[in-house]
Amino acid sequence: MIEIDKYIDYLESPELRLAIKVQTKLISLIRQFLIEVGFQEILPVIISPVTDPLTDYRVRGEVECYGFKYQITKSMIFHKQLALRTFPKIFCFSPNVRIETIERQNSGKHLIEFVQVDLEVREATREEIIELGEKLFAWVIEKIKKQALEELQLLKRNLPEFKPPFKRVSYQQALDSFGPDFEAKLSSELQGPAWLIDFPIEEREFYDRQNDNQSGFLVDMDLIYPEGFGEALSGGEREYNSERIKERMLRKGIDLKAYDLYLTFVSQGLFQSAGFGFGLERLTKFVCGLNDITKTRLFAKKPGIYSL
Ligand code: ASN
Repeated sequence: MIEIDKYIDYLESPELRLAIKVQTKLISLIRQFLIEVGFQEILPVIISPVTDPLTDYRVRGEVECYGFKYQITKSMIFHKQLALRTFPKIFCFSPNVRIETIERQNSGKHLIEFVQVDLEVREATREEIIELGEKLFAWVIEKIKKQALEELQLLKRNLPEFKPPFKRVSYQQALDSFGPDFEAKLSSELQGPAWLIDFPIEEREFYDRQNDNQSGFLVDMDLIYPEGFGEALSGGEREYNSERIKERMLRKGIDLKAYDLYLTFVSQGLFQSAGFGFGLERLTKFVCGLNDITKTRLFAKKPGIYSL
């Protein structure tokens, strides 16, 4: 049950207030940067007949209206691909709902409802998207240090440098150096951000494109925050070939019927593209140096905890 007194304390907590003040500035900076480099902002899709499968395509929120079943957006990946028919560079502040496993309740970084800044670029390569990500993060971090000077001082946060080009580590190198739980360990060792690249095909969704020169590996990436803050961003080049998409879905154990509508659109042709998405709450957590993601937004919902 929701404990009203505790909840009111949470809504009035000074740390939460500071984090949201910083977040307001972050939102404005991200928007400013992306619009200046030619992106169009599209409005979020909250319900749709189809959404990102992620780890299990059957686990998702659903709503029924007018007798139609809609899925609640886990990510706007498919809508981003289709939106490239309208504009070559698009972004969205996209609310996502993911029914995370209960083990993630106290990870300090998982919420079942969060906002992802999701972008996609027609005909782009991973290299171009990495460069865009470096410019965006470097600029936003530099600006926020000045624009939120007072809030960051009160939070006692001293942000590290974000100077491009960021370090790069392959999935294999990370695995060899730190073992299976490498994300947290790699992140704790980093002094600055790093790209984690070249995930094996079975580690990601079907829509990240396989490397033509390195079979079994993807042309994709995550960005890892330093100081133990973990994953910032995830993205890559996209698969656009209809037959290869179906093969990849089958390999993931996905029933093609569940993606009928998406596959019909795919058969009409998809643009080659690349893009990424990063969680706004995680960025806020990192920028403010907070230990828990619930301090980065009002009405935060941890996996398995009933909340407003
Ligand atoms: N937004 C991510 C991407 O663009 C996908 C995701 O959130 N699962 O690759």
